Amino acid sequence: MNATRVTDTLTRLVDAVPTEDDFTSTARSRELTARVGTWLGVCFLVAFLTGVWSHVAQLPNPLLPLPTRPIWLYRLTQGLHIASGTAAVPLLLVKLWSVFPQLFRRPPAATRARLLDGAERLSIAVLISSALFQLVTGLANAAQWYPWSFSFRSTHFALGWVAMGSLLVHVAVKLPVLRQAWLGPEDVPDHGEVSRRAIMRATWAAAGVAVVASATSGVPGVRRLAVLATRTGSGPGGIPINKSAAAAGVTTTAADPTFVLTLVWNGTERTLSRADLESMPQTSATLPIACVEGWSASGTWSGVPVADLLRLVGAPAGSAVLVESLQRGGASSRSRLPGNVAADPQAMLALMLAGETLSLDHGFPCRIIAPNRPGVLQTKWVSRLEVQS
Ligand SMILES: Nc1nc2c(c(=O)[nH]1)N[C@H]1C(S)=C(S)[C@@H](COP(=O)(O)O)O[C@H]1N2
Ligand SMILES: [Mo]
Repeated sequence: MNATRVTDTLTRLVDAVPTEDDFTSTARSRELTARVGTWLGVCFLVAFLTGVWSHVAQLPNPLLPLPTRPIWLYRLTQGLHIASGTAAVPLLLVKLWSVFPQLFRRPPAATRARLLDGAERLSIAVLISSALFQLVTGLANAAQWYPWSFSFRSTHFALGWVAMGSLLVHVAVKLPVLRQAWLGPEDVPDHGEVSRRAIMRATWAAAGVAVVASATSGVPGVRRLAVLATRTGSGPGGIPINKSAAAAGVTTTAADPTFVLTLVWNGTERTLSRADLESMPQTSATLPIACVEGWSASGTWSGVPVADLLRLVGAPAGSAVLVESLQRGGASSRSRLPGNVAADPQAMLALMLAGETLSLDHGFPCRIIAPNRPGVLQTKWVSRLEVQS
């Protein structure tokens, strides 16, 4: 190929790239973009706030431990996190479709305008990629599918800030368009080939179906509608099983009749068998497991209050407690009860669920159940409680 033919081919290729004006659908409009964008922004804000809350709740040693009441608060915020994230998927797709032609806008000729245009495109690229990253990793997390090696929680948390920061920049730049779309007279009359209202209605319907099909997995009574949710209400006592005893590698140790729980305080140790635990005064409470992976379920648990175990070894009330599982390794094999949780009368080492002996998969011989905390901290197959001084 000689030089002229190369230039010819290149020119033809560039000419083949559509320009913004080649997209002639009257279904797109600035109003539609701005309105869908506003709702998408609301979903992102809700997901961000509930996400930060959940992140703080899961820190091993939070500066501000979550209150233990109301017992359902974390369940509610986590439900909102999943619902807003799920609703954002169809909203984001419609939004991207509505602005897609602008991707082919030719950059302006003047240098200054070109730089500004470049800066805006860059900020939007950051916003779109972080938003897509959040929705894709969030959906994968809810499906308990981890096709990556990074830590989900810290990465999802960090990118949440990136998405929120670039969203703020975007909203600031688009404020005049937003104001016009919501408050001003219509700048494009609503009679495209598909009306704006019809697109909005279809978007809402899609968001509604997405939420019902996934996020209702935490709503008692309508759980069966959550056809897309990976965890349903099945499992002993109506509580799903997150990780089975077999998967955690504890089938033998947890079923061992010589099992003892070790209590440690101030250098002294005390061991208790399951029979010892059963002979202590029992408490009962109806408390949810609210999994960060997007499901929740309530059960009636009974067992020994953690506060009584502290008293048994003479530890001061309100001390924090380190919880260790029979499970070896794995991020969920240990947790920490902050002082306010350990002192709560409903925080217990559960021995029973729904009036029956805890099943091996639900954490037999004993597990932590405490009010208003992420499910991942409700450690199963507990073998050791170490009171912290
Ligand atoms: N030892 C141990 N405890 C654990 C887990 C685990 O993997 N190992 N999973 C946690 C998570 S993520 C949740 S949501 C709850 C689920 O409890 P369930 O399986 O009884 O429903 O247990 C928690 N306790
Ligand atoms: Mo979980």
